[in-house]
Amino acid sequence: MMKPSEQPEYDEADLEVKPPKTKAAGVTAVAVSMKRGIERMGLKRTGETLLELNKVHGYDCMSCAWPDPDPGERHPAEFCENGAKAVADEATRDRVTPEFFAQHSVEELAGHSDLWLNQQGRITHPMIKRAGSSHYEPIGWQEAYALIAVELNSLDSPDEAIFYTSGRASNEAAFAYQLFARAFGTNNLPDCSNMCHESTSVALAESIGIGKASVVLDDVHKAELIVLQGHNPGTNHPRMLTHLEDAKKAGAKILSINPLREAGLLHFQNPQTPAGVLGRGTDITDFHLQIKPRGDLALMQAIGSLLVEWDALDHDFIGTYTQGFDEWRDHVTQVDWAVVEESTGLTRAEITRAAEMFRASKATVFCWAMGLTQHRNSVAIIKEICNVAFAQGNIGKPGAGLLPLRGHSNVQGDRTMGIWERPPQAFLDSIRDEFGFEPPREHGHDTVDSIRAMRDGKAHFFMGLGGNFVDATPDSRITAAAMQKTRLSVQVSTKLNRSHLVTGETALILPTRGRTEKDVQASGEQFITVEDTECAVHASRGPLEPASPHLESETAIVTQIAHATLGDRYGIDWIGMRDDYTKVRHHISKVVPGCEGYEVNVRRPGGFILPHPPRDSRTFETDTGLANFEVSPIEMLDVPEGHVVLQTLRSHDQFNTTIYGLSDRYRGIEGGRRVVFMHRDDIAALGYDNGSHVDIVSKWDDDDTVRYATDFRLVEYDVPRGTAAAYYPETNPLVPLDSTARKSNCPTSKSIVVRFEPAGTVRDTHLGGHQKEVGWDWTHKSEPQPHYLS
Ligand SMILES: Nc1nc2c(c(=O)[nH]1)N[C@H]1C(S)=C(S)[C@@H](COP(=O)(O)OP(=O)(O)OC[C@H]3O[C@@H](n4cnc5c(=O)[nH]c(N)nc54)[C@H](O)[C@@H]3O)O[C@H]1N2
Ligand SMILES: Nc1nc2c(c(=O)[nH]1)N[C@H]1C(S)=C(S)[C@@H](COP(=O)(O)OP(=O)(O)OC[C@H]3O[C@@H](n4cnc5c(=O)[nH]c(N)nc54)[C@H](O)[C@@H]3O)O[C@H]1N2
Ligand code: SF4
Ligand SMILES: [Mo]
Repeated sequence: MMKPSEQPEYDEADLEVKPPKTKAAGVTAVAVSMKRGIERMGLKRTGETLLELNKVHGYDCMSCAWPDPDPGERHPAEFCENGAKAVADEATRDRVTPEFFAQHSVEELAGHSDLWLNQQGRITHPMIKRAGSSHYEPIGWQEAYALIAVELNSLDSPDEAIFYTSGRASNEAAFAYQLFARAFGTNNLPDCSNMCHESTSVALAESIGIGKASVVLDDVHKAELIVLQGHNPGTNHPRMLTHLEDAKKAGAKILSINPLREAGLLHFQNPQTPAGVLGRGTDITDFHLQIKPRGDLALMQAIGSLLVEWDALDHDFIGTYTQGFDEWRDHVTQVDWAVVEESTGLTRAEITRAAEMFRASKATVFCWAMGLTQHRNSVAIIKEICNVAFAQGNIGKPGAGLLPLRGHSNVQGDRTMGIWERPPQAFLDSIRDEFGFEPPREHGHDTVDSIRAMRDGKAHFFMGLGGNFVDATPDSRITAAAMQKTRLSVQVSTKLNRSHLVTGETALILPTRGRTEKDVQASGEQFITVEDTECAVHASRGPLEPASPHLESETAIVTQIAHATLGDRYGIDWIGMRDDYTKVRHHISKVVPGCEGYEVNVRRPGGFILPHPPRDSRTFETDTGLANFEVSPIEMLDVPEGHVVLQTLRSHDQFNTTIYGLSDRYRGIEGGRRVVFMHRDDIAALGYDNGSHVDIVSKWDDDDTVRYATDFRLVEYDVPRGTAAAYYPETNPLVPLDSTARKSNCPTSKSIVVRFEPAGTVRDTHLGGHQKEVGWDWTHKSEPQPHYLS
């Protein structure tokens, strides 16, 4: 077997386009999981590692946040293909060592693709890139902590530091991290949520009083109608398909709403059942609405108007638990069908058929993810889903409710633990009461504001607890330049990524243990805790020896940075928390609402489910004390002639910016990633052919920056006219920093107005300017394609 580092870098010219699939999973999924496992981990390790995945005494899958069944109901192989890939990716035997960094300069590494960077393996030692140096070199842990402390303590204000979190951090690490930031004096705690479900959090807080799902797994099984809107479960929440299959067997109907006919929405061959392997599997969707991106607000209002017209309403629920119904009813009954049809690209007949499914259901579950959260009017779209749910009383009863599908495995837990730039005042009061200091009260920077602060010279220190900030955030060129203006950037990471190569003047890589690995501290073996989409909190224990003896756990890193920076300010026992995570959990039980008795509850098999007032008792802790109907105007995106609306999405072979491989099997793309899916008539209307190579340029008139991404291949695909889709993060240079959702400030990664130019044109026209500006270009291209151009 070839070592990854010897593998040739891929060439986009080898990209193959096959017909898209109409079924998800099947035995190919098992074969792919096993192959990836064995290639990266070897046979023995693959067996040991996968068998512990999502088990009661095992470890929690680090990929998505889909919940586990109750302890007694778990399958011997309680994971999916993409969970297995995530495990193989972390438990790989390949290593990035100090010798590796001595051999490769930062500039050279920056010339490699994200695929190649990730393939090099696990980082084994803390490393530093000193100011002006071309290479990373090893550094001792204590020296690294001291360096961070000196930098932080030399800032003019604590608000000049940014403490980012990606949603893989454990509850223990997250709690310690937010405590540290607040004891240091800032609420600058941006996280990946700011680019992800922030629109959901804002909309749900205003509509129902809590920003989380009101549904547990059992409700999915009891639902009569399940709406799958704006997400791709076959790839991003694959075990969901098993539960959708169960629901269908129990009689549920499924309505899917998506511009793409994603394979996982259509049909599922469960590789864990004989019928899935040998038989014909299960049709998932009963009816598919091929909506135009951003059309969901108009669609839900149109559905609402029909439900009102048919009096298919739950008047008791509306009367007892809600306010604002009359205004909403008056608004939706006047809906302009011509506008609805234009906004959605759907016919009145199609929408009526969908509305009939709502009328026929006494228990509806509404699921959604990034297809709804990353638009300018996302908060309004999600509130409209709430309106329709309220109209039929679909909240706080069995088989019904709101189910935003969280992304990262612990992104929800991190928020619960206080990773939030806008923490509730009551949470800060609890911190004050528990630790005896007054935490900062004003809001901190979210992700987009953090980039602005670095760009504008108002933040000089960046730390990322996981994640890949420069690759995941919008406006890559501007973000890269902003990061390069900081004095010190610190990345707590498992694998090599772009954020190690586009850094502050001085840069630290602090390598950490992952979910698959044992965590032994001075008091003995530790476990960590996490929260999934259905608010279930439970323990996770890794089975493997750490990838290197030099790794520290995330909790140990955070507490030691805190200790180095703050000493014994406020008498917080950082070292005690490092040595024994029960001490962190003790604080959690005192500070975090719903976590009383935390230590006992998380040790139960399957853990415990956090309180959720609307789910538990139809209690709505909103400004009115009721579930709030809210009226929103339908607004159209201005798409000039010659432009299309581009959405950026995930392939089947990546986890966010971590590219596992080049097989987007369900969509028929193999061997490359720089594709734009578009309707054949649009390709022709713009004067191109299927397979033409183009540069993409975004239209954004609020500033004079030209945003572009080069050399993509047009692929004829079944998407609505006037729209297109391409992979993230290659397309992030196109997303304008200031193009964000109202109220949530989430980048509008699912609706960017773009045009095309023949490949090569844009680079020649604009590259020179950008080079002068930031000294660096963003191409993501495979070799030979240097990222730094001299
Ligand atoms: N294997 C794997 N699993 C993952 C991830 C991963 O990268 N890989 N990422 C994790 C994370 S952090 C997240 S947030 C989730 C993301 O999970 P998803 O939200 O499923 O992720 P995307 O690939 O962004 O897919 C967006 C979907 O929404 C559709 N869509 C786009 N615009 C619209 C619209 O306006 N209306 C409607 N109705 N649909 C629209 C797209 O066609 C696409 O099917 O997955 C998590 N799980
Ligand atoms: N254009 C566009 N942009 C988007 C999106 C989109 O749909 N379109 N989606 C957005 C969404 S939903 C999200 S959530 C963000 C994701 O943004 P991030 O969370 O910042 O990015 P990831 O790619 O998930 O981070 C991957 C890195 O995390 C590190 N890592 C992996 N495991 C661990 C661990 O256990 N501990 C630590 N400390 N580090 C670890 C590895 O070094 C790896 O390189 O991107 C957003 N950006
Ligand atoms: S569904 Fe999500 S959490 Fe479950 S095994 Fe698959 S990737 Fe992991
Ligand atoms: Mo996400």
